[in-house]
Amino acid sequence: MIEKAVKKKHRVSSSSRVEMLAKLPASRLYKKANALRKDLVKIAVQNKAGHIAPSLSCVDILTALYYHTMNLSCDPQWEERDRLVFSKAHGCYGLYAILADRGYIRREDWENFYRGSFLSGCAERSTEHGIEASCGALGHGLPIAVGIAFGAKLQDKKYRVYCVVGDGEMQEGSMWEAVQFAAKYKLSNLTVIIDHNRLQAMDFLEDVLTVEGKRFNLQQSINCRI
Ligand SMILES: Cc1ncc(C[n+]2csc(CCOP(=O)(O)OP(=O)(O)O)c2C)c(N)n1
Ligand SMILES: [Mg+2]
Repeated sequence: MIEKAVKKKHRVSSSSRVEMLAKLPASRLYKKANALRKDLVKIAVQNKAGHIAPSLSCVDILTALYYHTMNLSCDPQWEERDRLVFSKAHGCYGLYAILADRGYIRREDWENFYRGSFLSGCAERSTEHGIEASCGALGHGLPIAVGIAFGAKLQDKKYRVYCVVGDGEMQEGSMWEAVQFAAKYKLSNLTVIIDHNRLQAMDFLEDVLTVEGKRFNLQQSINCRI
């Protein structure tokens, strides 16, 4: 049984009170991630959906973001929320399980995903349900996240932008253009997390096109921490 999110009042400014989603201590994230994995496998198998492995490989990352790191309120469209752009959108079942658990989507819609509910095989933009961007064609999410982060910086907004990408997805040219742009404009409000599961579609990355050698070069050329 997935633990219900605990909600608490949080003073954001002197004039407004926002109902924030509570965070879990790091020691409880492991148990939470396990419960989410069980939930997603049960529902994905029941609904005869594929892409279970890419969904499982990023549950720990998403659990840390949604229950520990990101500032989120009960209102998924709260202006000051941290944004997650889920670029490897084919692996979105863990995201759905979390959005249902956090109360952004109805449990019923999650249970019926892939067979009639508005939730499809790849996450599609629906800010009222906490989904910031439509992705699925690899190479799109990071450019979108960079745009959001750039806009936030121009407007002096305080929220952060997180982007979860696949390691195979990093082969896309658009990802590298986005990285260069982020470095040029010093987007310190952007965190990119690569789900380094060493797999892409039907093979291992190292047997297709590895990005391993690029890690050091990237660090040197754009002066970022990897
Ligand atoms: C532009 C584009 N090319 C190909 C695909 C087909 N495709 C879907 S998932 C996938 C593998 C992605 O690998 P990775 O980014 O490592 O994600 P993982 O499945 O390992 O989580 C591919 C090639 C796609 N969705 N978009
Ligand atoms: Mg991969």
